[in-house]
Amino acid sequence: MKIAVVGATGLVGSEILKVLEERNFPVTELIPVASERSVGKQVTFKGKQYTIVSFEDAIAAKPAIAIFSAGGGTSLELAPKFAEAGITVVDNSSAWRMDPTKKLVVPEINAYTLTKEDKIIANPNCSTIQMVVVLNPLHKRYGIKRVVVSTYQSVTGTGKAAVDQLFAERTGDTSVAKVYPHPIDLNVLPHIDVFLDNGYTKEEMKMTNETKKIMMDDNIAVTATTVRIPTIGGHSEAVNIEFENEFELSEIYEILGQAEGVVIQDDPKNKIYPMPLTAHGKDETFVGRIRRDESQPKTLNLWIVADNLRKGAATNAVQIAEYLVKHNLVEEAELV
Ligand code: 2RA
Repeated sequence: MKIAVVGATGLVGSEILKVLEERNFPVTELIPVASERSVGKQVTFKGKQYTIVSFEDAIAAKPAIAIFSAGGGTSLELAPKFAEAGITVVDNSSAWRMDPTKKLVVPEINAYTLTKEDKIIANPNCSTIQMVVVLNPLHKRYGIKRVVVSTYQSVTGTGKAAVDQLFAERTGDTSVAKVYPHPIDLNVLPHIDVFLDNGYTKEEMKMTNETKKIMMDDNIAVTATTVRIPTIGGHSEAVNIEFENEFELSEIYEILGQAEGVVIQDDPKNKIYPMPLTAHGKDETFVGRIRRDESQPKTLNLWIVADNLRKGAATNAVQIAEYLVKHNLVEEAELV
């Protein structure tokens, strides 16, 4: 199958290429796409060199699927053009996520709702994805009333320039442009994406709104504080969950132990718990510090970690593409 990766030179784009290769996605032709200044450059995929092409050339090549990770503005402008040409777009930006005509998909939860008519499919925000893969099986069993989440997010979520800022601060290199309003090394910023009129950041409201949409339940109350920390391996989340119904801790272990894409790392005696360093480069979502909130009934505390460039972006997008192929939901004419 011909597959285009739009934004192939970015942090997420490069990770998409790695994930397609590692998961042995049936690619017959890779079409790497990027902005004008990268056209003509090369990317490596499965040991072969591919030349980056323009958006126009990518549409003309008619891939079956285009995985976009090129920012909201580019997606708003170009995803409809790809879709009109019969190409199914899996979009990693926030542009289409809350559009009621578009599906917001975490394959473990709601890929079954996809049809051949879905030509632009939204990939959720990284910090939302890793939270909902853990919340969803618990919601099904106990009913979630309210979630209080605080995040500890990797600079890789901002992009390459942020990683450069972190290492430049560490080495004292003052020539590198700053993407954050304050130093990030040896610091913590309670500020991800822009501030909104309600005092929350856009990242915080993504966690609230996207959770309801993906889990198909507007009654789940979510309040978030999203925080940037000087780490690169993944996002971490302290999550407090109040259920409608009482639970047994042993059942929680059983449910999460069977949850698709979730790995329990919870052995405090041996100092085993999820960390960005150990989640880095992995496709799964890791959960630990599983314990009852002793301050009120029917409430649980969890610590959730995932590589935000993997399950939070590239892996989730490739899993959506895999689902489309497996269920024959892309245009037959493009299959080779
Ligand atoms: C971040 N959520 O970590 C963003 C990336 N999508 O900033």
